[in-house]
Amino acid sequence: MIDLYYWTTPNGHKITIFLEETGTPYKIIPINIGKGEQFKADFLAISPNNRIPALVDHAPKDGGKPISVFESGAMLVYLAEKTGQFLSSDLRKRTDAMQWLFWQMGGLGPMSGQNNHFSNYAVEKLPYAIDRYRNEVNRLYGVLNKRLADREFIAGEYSIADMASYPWVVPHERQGQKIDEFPHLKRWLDSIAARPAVVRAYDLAKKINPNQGGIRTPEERAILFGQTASSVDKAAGQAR
Ligand SMILES: N[C@@H](CCC(=O)N[C@@H](CS)C(=O)NCC(=O)O)C(=O)O
Repeated sequence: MIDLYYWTTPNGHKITIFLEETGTPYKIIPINIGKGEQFKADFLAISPNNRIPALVDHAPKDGGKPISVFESGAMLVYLAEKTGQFLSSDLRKRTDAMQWLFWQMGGLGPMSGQNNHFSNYAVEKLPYAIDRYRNEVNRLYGVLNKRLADREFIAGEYSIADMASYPWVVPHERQGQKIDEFPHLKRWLDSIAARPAVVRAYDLAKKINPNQGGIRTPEERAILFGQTASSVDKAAGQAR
């Protein structure tokens, strides 16, 4: 049984997609990041970066004590290795999937996050920051669109590289992008959206957090934005 520490965001969806695709038994432990639950001591013990998602595997492959993993990319690799699914053991195919997984983790995810922040959340509308990140996401969508021009999925076969990128392309409108300008990306997006496991993963998110649609209240903003080392220490002290 996997304990999944989860909230209903793109990085969270990556893992529920994987678990649903493989039928791996899991228990959701909701971490409402708008309420500051990411600062609780038992969560920080497994996710010291105070970010979801994270997991604890109570039955690791080596038969030893439970293993905890944070960072969605590391979690996808861990789960792929545990189940033997969605990451080829062939050297070339594996390397291909891994480079695109890291591309998502280092590029598409962080840039989309900043784009969302400056376009949708920042009170002060800074044209330079808005343009910089919207353009960068546009460039990255273009890279993925080209990659998908001559193959069905990012690394040929459906893999953890697709599961990592998909949740960051779903909100293309919020990202200020016109999906019709990226026809191969659109085809890929539609085909993944139709997968029953993906439908289940997103339905689950709606059940856990019916108030989808981002950060709304001043309390949520205060918790999530402008975190520093000392504000995190203070929040962790209060959440104990
Ligand atoms: N690189 C991390 C990013 C995780 C991340 O940014 N999680 C956000 C939600 S999508 C979070 O937990 N935010 C809580 C906070 O900012 O305190 C991963 O891929 O797991």
